[in-house]
Amino acid sequence: MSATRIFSGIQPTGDLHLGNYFGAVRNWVALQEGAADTIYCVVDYHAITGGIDADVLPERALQLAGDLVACGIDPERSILFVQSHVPEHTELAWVFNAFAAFGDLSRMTQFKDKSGRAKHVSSGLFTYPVLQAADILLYLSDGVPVGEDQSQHLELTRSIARRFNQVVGEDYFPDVQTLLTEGKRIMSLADPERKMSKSLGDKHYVGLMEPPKRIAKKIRSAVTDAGGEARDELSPGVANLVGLLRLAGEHAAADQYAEEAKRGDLLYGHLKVAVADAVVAMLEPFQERRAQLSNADLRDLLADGASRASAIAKPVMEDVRRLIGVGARSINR
Ligand code: AQP
Repeated sequence: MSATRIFSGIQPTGDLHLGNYFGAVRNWVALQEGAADTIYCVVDYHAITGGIDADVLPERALQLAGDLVACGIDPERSILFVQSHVPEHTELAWVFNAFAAFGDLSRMTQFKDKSGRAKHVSSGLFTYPVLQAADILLYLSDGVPVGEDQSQHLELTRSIARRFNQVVGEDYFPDVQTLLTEGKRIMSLADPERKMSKSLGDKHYVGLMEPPKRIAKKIRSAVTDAGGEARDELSPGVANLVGLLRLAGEHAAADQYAEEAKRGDLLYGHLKVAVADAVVAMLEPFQERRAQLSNADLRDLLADGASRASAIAKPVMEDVRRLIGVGARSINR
């Protein structure tokens, strides 16, 4: 069944990169063409689970919103807003803490991965997927376009919704579908066994707004294999580069390079130049559009987005309070 309302979010923790774009944002843009409502959110309350930086967070949120518009998110067709501007997100997350199973949260691989790397492991990092469930269900959304790394979190969203419905005895929240794409898991350039991720460091990702020369340099430095030997399967680094070439629209060249790599007679330098050229060409219109956007315009469109999001969120939160017996209306009944 196709979704009727799409929701997805992204953290303002740094540069928007090719993993975010091919895994999620490109699909966000495509879904605007369909019949479903589309709601996209810069999730700043998620970002603080990895550390607080009050001086840079508002700037990053604004910058990310601008990058999303530059990539094709249309703030008229979609609702684009910042999570903390609609306080019902955190209120519903607290409610969902009563419905999420501790055992389920303990199994989240993203928590295990990120907590292993963090100096201070906040409990917010642990309950992150509960806030994510609240983000989605606050809009009664039933379709969530994300990268594969989020599939486990969406399974938890489904469990929370089902448990809520069962406890309150009403089919209130929908079952959400995970909407994945061909680019559901883009790997790091410097360590192709791991997903492309900005927290791994600068050399691991390509930012969408990076200057072309820097993009070409990063791709030139991508880890491959020694080459020169026939193989049945491409090594992870080469498969990632071929995949990027295909996603950037060069299907025939990607097939050809894959064949040559399997035969063992591909010079990886040629593949890297082709990938860099295709990625730079794909990003050029985004970078041009980004340069036209002013912060004043972005602030206005985010304010409008927050008020449209609130109009959906407030009545849902009112229903939730009533269904679980909290809030002034419940006591005054
Ligand atoms: N490598 C990836 N391949 C495919 N999809 C990806 N996404 C992230 N990395 C990849 C998808 O992008 C959307 C936004 O995710 P996010 O806000 O959680 O971003 P992120 O995971 O924080 O991105 P990073 O770079 O991996 O951040 P850090 O390093 O801070 O963890 C999601 O739909 C996600 O699946």
